[in-house]
Amino acid sequence: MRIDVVSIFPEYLAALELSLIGKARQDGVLDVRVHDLRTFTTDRHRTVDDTPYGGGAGMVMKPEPWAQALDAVLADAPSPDRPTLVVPSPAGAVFDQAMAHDMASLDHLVFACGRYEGIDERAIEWARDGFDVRPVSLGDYVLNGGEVAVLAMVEAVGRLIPGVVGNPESLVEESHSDGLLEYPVYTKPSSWRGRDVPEVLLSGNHAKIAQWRRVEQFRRTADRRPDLLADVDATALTKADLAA
Ligand code: 6GU
Repeated sequence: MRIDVVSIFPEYLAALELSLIGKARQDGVLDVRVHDLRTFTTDRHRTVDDTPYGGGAGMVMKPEPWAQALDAVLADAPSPDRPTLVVPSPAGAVFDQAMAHDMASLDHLVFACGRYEGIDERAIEWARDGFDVRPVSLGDYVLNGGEVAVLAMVEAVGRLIPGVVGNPESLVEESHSDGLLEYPVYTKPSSWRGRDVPEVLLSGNHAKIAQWRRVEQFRRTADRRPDLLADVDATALTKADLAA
């Protein structure tokens, strides 16, 4: 998978050289390229922003550097297919695990990190000619720019690409994989500071353990994220769960 990120703070994306994503890049599984938006300016001050028409606080990113940067990305695209352009914004659709899976199926993702009050809307409209444009938000709060959101999204998407997470089994039983939160986990010692690991987990009875974990998933989800339960298939709750 090819990922291009355009930002005025390319150093922010250095974290993508670490851990599993960094390893996947070294292994050639992920081809991540970070571009400095300012290299696509032409004035002496390398200006990327200006005051908003209509007034108001803050600055708006000028459209032309974005068009230059995105044209350069298109010119160097790995295939003639339209890449997906993710525009991180608190005004976007909320990113979730389903969206991560959807993005993981794509060959070429491009992230346009806005700063200040955002990017001139005409640049976003213009980009629709060459890209499948998707404004995406991490949630209902405001960040200063798209870089931190891109770190989160590239990690969430990248770990779904075969070969990025060493043991693919790790992806099967985790929070949100079945619409529920993950069950609690424990390791040695079995008794620690007066607290014991739930006995069923020491029983060796795999059917009972699976049932206990399922119940804990529902308990935890009902407690912390009751909103998720509305979307969970009722058949996910088995008779065995209810009896527990
Ligand atoms: Cl994707 N960008 C910014 N700037 N703020 C956000 C966000 C994204 N998601 C939540 N807040």
